Amino acid sequence: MIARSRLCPLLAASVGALLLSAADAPATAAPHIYTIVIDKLKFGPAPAQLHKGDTILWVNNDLFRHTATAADHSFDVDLMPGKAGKTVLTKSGSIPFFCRYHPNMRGVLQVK
Ligand SMILES: [Cu+2]
Repeated sequence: MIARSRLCPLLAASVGALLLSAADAPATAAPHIYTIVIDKLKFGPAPAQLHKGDTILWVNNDLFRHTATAADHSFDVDLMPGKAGKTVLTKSGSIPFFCRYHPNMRGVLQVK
């Protein structure tokens, strides 16, 4: 029993290693989660290589309330200061987004 319980952390570590290597695999791999940080009234850079099914985690590190709002209204995430929210990308194409409170805050997601 003792030997078996010591094996578990090893098993967990190798599963973790498998998951990590899967995250490096291209297009056909499982959906990814990407983070876009908002700070000082700016969106951080949009990740390259986005695909349908991927998730954007919007993290508001700013002192102000922001939104991440798609120009085509396919998503609209309200972000209080210090909070985060998620968008699952459900369609491909070029998706401009902005903040409803600060229309100068803009970016574009390129989804394949
Ligand atoms: Cu804003």
